[in-house]
Amino acid sequence: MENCFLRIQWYPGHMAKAMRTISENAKLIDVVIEVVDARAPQSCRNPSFEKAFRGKARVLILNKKDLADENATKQWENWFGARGIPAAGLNSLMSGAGREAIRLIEQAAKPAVQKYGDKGAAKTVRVMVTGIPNVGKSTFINCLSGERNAKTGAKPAVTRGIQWVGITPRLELMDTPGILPPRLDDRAAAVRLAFIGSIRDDIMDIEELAGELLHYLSQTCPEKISSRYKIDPEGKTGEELLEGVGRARGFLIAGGEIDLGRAARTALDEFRSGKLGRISLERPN
Ligand SMILES: Nc1nc2c(ncn2[C@@H]2O[C@H](COP(=O)(O)OP(=O)(O)O)[C@@H](O)[C@H]2O)c(=O)[nH]1
Ligand SMILES: [Mg+2]
Repeated sequence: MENCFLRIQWYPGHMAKAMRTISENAKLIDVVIEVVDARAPQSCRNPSFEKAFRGKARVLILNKKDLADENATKQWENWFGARGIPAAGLNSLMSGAGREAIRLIEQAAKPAVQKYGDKGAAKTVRVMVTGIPNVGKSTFINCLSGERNAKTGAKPAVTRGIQWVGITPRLELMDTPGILPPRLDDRAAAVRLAFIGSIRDDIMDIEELAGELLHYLSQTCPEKISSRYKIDPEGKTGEELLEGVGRARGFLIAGGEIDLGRAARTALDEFRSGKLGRISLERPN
């Protein structure tokens, strides 16, 4: 289990390129919207990029709140809020999410707009969406641009190869998200990112990963495992739990052996899509 993640790494060149792209784009924008997965907000953040965003207004979207524990998400909103980053839980797939997001952005941009207003100028607020893979950046951008005001004309403006989409008469959105590389220096964080699907499965041993997920769940919310897979998780190892899932689903291969690969994909899919219930992997400490 220990070397399950040793094969995961970002090439330094990739990291440097991501940093360059983010820094260049950061110059063009007023508000950085960071999308994280509400189930693991801390692990989704990449502190390496903080300096690129210094001085910008910030909004933190705790996305996929429908999959996270409601209380934990509330705690995260308060925790980030107390540290100067306005944060809000959101389900980007729900109608009305775009309007809620616009309200948050306008609030964050208020000081900048005010500064221009004092000089008699009207400020167009430009925003960029960032985040690590699979947290819902594209879905969020869609929900935001779905709310765009028809009167502004939806024509995207092309500046230096960047497309801006008018959301309201004074709010423009960069139409491509800034993809941040996930942090892999902290093993516990990397494991959570793998659980939520932010690290590509094909570079990991998914049977080990699913075993570790099932074991983690058996420690933190055993009832969710027992009710879905009809197994008693008490005292079982990850591998035994994985076998239990395969047996419960009748995933057998020739010779009556359990198809552990299929059991692993099932357990991971079901956790990621919320079929095991609303489960947060992190709470503020
Ligand atoms: N349940 C739920 N699923 C979401 C939400 N936002 C995005 N998703 C799903 O998460 C997956 C990744 O979303 P995507 O926008 O492609 O992520 P990106 O890689 O950050 O651009 C997709 O299957 C989306 O449908 C949300 O708020 N709730
Ligand atoms: Mg995307």
